[in-house]
Amino acid sequence: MHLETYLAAQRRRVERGLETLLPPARTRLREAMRYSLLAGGKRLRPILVLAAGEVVRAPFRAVLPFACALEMIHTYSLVHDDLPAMDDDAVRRGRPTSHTVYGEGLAILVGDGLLTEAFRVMAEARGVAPARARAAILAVARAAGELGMVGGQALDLAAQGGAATLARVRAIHRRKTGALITASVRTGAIVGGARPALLRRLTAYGEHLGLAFQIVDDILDSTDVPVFDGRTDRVLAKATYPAVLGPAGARVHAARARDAALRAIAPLGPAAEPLRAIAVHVVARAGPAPVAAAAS
Ligand code: GRG
Repeated sequence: MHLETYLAAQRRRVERGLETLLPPARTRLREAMRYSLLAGGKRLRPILVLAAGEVVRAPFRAVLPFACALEMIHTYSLVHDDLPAMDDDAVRRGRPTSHTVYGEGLAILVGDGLLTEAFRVMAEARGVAPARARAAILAVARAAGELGMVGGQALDLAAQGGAATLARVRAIHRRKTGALITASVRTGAIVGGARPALLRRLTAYGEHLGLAFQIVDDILDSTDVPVFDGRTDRVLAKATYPAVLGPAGARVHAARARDAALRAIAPLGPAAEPLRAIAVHVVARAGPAPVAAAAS
């Protein structure tokens, strides 16, 4: 299987799905929602939904709305994370952030709108047995809400300036980023009716992949430039893996998480090949792990 070809084809299907589910309308809010949602991005989460659906031979048309919903929730989190009250970022996905183009008020509503639309889209999905749809929607709600991503973001806000220990960084990232990635894998599997043992394997894969993804994201983001607290002029502890493990240690942890993800789905056969290739690809983005450290 050629991963780049697979990813490009799945990305196109997701783009078409998003375009259909959120068509243009003559409101500024809709324009702003589409501005952020259709701005590119790797589309990792919806592709994971589709790839997990393939493992259980779920019909594509049943899984696609769930894939698009996961991308809507992810995009909402980015729009809100970029706001001045959070990370205060000016650029996202290579373009000016939502609030810099549309203003803070509308950017808040873009996030609110995308989150809410995601649940409408899942509730309206055709060709999914009601019990499966309900279980998938519940999995997404748990992962996106206070028990997952929103709770993780709150922990991250509270941790700023405190000591960044490995346990704290892991707890933040498991919820802030890992929960939605795990839910993406679970959702595709649940819609396709995965039995409990298979769902457990795919959940473990998602958890390890989420950890690997976050470590790699931290590595790619790390600049080694100290960040100062403007009021006290103290260096702010950053809740990132390279900050607590060093760049080499972070690479080793990412490689271990990838291997654990691959072990979790080792018995699954050729239908799981895209999931395997994605795990390898996610970690390869960080560059090779140091050989001596990897052996320890
Ligand atoms: C504001 C409720 C709320 C939550 C925010 C996920 C998150 C929580 C904030 C995003 C901040 C951030 C950059 C986290 C690092 C990991 C991450 C989610 C990176 C962006 O995801 P990618 O790389 O982005 O999949 P694309 O643009 O490719 O979709």
